[in-house]
Amino acid sequence: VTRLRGVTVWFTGLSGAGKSTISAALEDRLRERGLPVELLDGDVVREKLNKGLGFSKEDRDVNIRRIGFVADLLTRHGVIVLVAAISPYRSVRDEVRATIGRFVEVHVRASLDTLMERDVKGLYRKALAGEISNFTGISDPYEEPLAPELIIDTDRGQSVELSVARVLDVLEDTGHIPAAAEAVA
Ligand code: ADX
Repeated sequence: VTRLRGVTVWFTGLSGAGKSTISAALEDRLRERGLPVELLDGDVVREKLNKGLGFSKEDRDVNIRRIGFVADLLTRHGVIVLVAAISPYRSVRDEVRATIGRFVEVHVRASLDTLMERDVKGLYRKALAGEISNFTGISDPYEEPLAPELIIDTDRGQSVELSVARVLDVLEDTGHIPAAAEAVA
């Protein structure tokens, strides 16, 4: 059995695109395979490690650097780290990628029309009404990754399980996790 080396799977994309849903389902699949996994979700991290941070560029960069720091520590100890955070700025994403090294970037993508229609948290409505300022995609920038390992479009009715399967394929193909058959054997 080869020693687990760990990897960070970094989900970036607009609020409501499906980062949390896909990463949580992926967490379940990986755990079922007996692999060590941790999920760092922006909404959760902002209640714990990063309580008090806001949504200015400075605060978002601090948020991402701290998440990246923890992800790096865990990755070095063989954990599969799943990060789900908007992480709108390319430069700080590339910075954490360079630090961590074993890094798979997944752009979870949906059109603004779809996101405004879904609006699960009601935040797009508030942002459009001017009740929330600096809202990513509406009144704040989102810089798309230029060369993500994977793009998942979630506005075409693709199931969560299919999205998860696509991430698992990439992780297997790049040798970050053993192929499913091997894991079962
Ligand atoms: S990040 O930009 O710093 O990566 P993060 O993923 O941690 O963001 O947090 C985003 C979540 O915070 C959103 O899903 C949403 O629920 C909430 N939120 C509150 N205000 C904003 C805002 N101005 N822009 C984006 N998300 C916001």
